Amino acid sequence: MDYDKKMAWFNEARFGMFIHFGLYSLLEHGEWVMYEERIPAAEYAKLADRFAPVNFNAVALADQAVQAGAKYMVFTTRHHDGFCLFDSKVSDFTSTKTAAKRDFVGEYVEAARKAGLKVGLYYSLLDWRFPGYFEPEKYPESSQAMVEQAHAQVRELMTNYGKIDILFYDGGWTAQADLNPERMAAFWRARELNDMVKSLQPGIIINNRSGTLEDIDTPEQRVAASQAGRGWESCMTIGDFVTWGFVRHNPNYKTVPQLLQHLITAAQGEGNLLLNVGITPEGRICNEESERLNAMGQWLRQNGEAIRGSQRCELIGHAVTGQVDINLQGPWTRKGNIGYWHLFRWPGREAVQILVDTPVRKVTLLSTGQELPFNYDKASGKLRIYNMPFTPPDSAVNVLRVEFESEPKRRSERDLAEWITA
Ligand code: JFZ
Repeated sequence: MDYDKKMAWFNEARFGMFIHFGLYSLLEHGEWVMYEERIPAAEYAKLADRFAPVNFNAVALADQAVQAGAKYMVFTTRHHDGFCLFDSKVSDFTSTKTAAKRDFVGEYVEAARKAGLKVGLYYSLLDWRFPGYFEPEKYPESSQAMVEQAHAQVRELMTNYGKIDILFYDGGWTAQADLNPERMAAFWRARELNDMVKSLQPGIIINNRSGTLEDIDTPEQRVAASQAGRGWESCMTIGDFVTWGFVRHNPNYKTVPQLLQHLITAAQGEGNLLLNVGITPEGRICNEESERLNAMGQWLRQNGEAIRGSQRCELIGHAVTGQVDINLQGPWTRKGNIGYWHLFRWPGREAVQILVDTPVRKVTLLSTGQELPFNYDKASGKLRIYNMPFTPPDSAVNVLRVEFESEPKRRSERDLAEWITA
């Protein structure tokens, strides 16, 4: 399938909700607890006997994603601990064959589709229960059995749940956290694996974590744009410096302005934000995360035009490689001849954008439609917007919608010092 066609919905969406849920949720020490506390596989497996989150409600999760303004979700079908939230013929360590007796992946997929959301599945290639993951030379059979498990379970996920829109591989690094893509791809037989995936799910978007490039890059806990033309998605937790799986006491949740700034900075670079929720042992989203997601949804309902399908805009240095630019108020996104200036810090009555090389037709406050007077000085390239409300209409981020006569271009400075005596 044509890449741009395949990526169209993803680039329009700009925002997804990541869901980490599994046996580790019961211990509230994060999704790496089995390894970080060296819990032997047999002891860890006993958690499955008491994993029956009666309040897990996939419809409620999908509704939360919709309220947040997310257009897709990605759900952990199996994390590094090896416990499957789906039925598998190649493993008994699943939620269908233990206390829960539920196919959480099936419930998730159905709820996501009913809510009009695109469906993403997270799958960890590695499985800590296999000694061959840690010591492949010492336990070669175990190492290969783990690869075979991955191929078989990815096939099950691509076969048994209808149309899947995103496959989020994880845990592709090989022993001793070797992140070399060629070695990863060789170890997991990634080309063979992804050929199978694409044969079963022709339009699916696959990330780069099995070792082959596939469709999107996946910067983690940071927003870092890929080169123009390549899709990318920054995955991030709402709490700072914590795990992706639920922890109860986190003193440091990102604020709504910070979360919006990450979303907007991703959109500025033509990328997406995949924002995570760690599901509680009871099967719910904690209030701290839900409140922030709802506030983001409120902002997106008023300003989503600036984010959905956003394109890079030259009016900020980052979009033009090699130029350093400090835009004191905030980044621009673009759609055709319309620029969207995201004021991260409200400048008061007047805002000034320098190095504008394209005449301006009209300026409005996106959230209210209020038209604002402006002066564009072609000679200096300065756009001055004035008579703005003294206090910021939105307490987090405000967007100025600037209509240009053509695609907004940045003026290059022939002599970097010429402004001093202009
Ligand atoms: C991985 C998982 O280990 C983590 O539990 C979570 O699911 C996250 C979304 O993905 O985290 C990573 C992935 C890659 C690296 C480090 C942590 N890496 O490349 O260094």
